[in-house]
Amino acid sequence: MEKTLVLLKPSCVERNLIGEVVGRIERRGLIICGMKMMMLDEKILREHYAHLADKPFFPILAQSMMASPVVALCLKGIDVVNVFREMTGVTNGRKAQPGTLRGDFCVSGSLNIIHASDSVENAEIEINRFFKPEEIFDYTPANMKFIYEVDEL
Ligand code: FUP
Repeated sequence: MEKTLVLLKPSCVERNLIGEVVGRIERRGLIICGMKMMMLDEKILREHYAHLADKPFFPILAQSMMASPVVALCLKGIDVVNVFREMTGVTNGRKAQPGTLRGDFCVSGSLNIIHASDSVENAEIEINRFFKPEEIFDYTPANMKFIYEVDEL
């Protein structure tokens, strides 16, 4: 089943929103198969945000990502990359639709509480960047038959 990488950024952790976000993930029926708190450093941020490393806002972005620990999550589900990107909302919190995590919990273009992988290919790279193989638990929850119909699995 597909997996995605989620980071609850310092703007989520410091604002006591971990439970809100994790609660929505659980209530939606997405499966948490990895979860840990960690401090990021410049090295991992230069890799993770390589597509933004030459932007003028990169130093501010990197500082904000190192302001406190983050919570890294690996989620599992059918089409979970897209399902969770839709739940996350667009990058700028002021433009994100109400009902999305960014649209409900932030109003900043950069302190936007969440990172979510944007493709299946990047999800695999990012999961390997933030988790060791033994930190991913590929279990099947007991309530699985009430989350997906048999012909979806
Ligand atoms: P997203 O996939 O929505 O997280 O967006 P990006 O990968 O394009 O951007 C990563 C992070 O860079 C955003 F979460 C916030 C920050 N950013 C800015 O601060 N200013 C910008 O103009 C664009 C992105």
